[in-house]
Amino acid sequence: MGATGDASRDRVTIYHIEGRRSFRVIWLCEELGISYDLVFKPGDVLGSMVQLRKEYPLMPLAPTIRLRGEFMVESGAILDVLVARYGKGQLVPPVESSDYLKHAQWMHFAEATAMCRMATDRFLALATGVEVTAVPIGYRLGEPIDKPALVGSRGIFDYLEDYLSRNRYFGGAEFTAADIMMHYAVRGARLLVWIDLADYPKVAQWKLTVEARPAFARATGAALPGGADEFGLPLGQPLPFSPPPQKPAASHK
Ligand SMILES: N[C@@H](CCC(=O)N[C@@H](CS)C(=O)NCC(=O)O)C(=O)O
Repeated sequence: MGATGDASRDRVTIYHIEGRRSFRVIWLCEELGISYDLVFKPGDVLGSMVQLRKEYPLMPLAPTIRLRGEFMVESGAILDVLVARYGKGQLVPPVESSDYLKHAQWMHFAEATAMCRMATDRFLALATGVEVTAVPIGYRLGEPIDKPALVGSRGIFDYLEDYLSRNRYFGGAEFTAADIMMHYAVRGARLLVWIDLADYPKVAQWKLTVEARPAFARATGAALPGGADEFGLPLGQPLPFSPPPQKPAASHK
C-alpha cells in the first residue's frame, strides 16, 4: 500500500505539552519530513494544558492533532495514520514480514501495557503513601511460573531486556514508529517507577542508539526549546512525581 497523502501540502497541527507524549508525534514528523505547527506555551506546562482544553475540550490529551480540519487523539493511532498516509513505506516493516508482527506488538504494548502498568504502580504508591519501589513487584522473568503474580513494571523491563538481546529495534531489524512509541515509556520509567537502566544494559544501549538519530535531536530542539532534564522533562518545571533518590557515589579504596 503506497502513501496517499501529500506531505508537502498537508500540515499537522500538534497540540503539545513539553515533556509529554506529544514528543512522539514531533519526532515522527521530523523522521518523515512532515510539516507541522506546534501549539504550546514554552516553559509553561500548566498553561499548555489549559490552552489544549480550550482547543479541544472533549478530550484534552497530549498529543492531540488537527489534520485537514479533524481532531484526533491517541499517540499510537496518530503515528499509524501519519506513517500510512505520508511514510511512503518508511518506519514500518513490510506487512508480510515477521518484523511486522514485532512492530505491531510494540506499537500497542507501549501504551496498553508498559505505560498502563507503570502508571498503575505509581498510582498504587501514591494511594498507599509508600515509595513506588515498595508496591508489589509482580511477575518477573526467571521466577517459578506457578507462582501467581500479575505483571508489574520490572517484569515489563525484564521482557524488554530479553527482547532487545535478540533484536536491534522494537521494529525488528530496522528502526520503526514502534521505537518512537517505546522510547517515551522507557525514558519515563526512571521518574515514574524508578527503573534504573543500569540494571537493563540492552535497553540502555537501544535508548542511546535511537537518541543518536538526527531527527531525535531536531525534535528535542522543537519540543523542549528551554532544554531537557535527565527525565526528558522541561528544565526548571516542577516534576510531576518525586524523583528517585540519588545513588551514593561509589567509594574508591
Ligand atoms: N494513551 C494516550 C495517553 C495520552 C495522555 O495521557 N497524555 C497525557 C500527557 S503525557 C495527558 O494529556 N495528561 C492529561 C490528563 O491526563 O488529563 C496517548 O498515547 O496519546
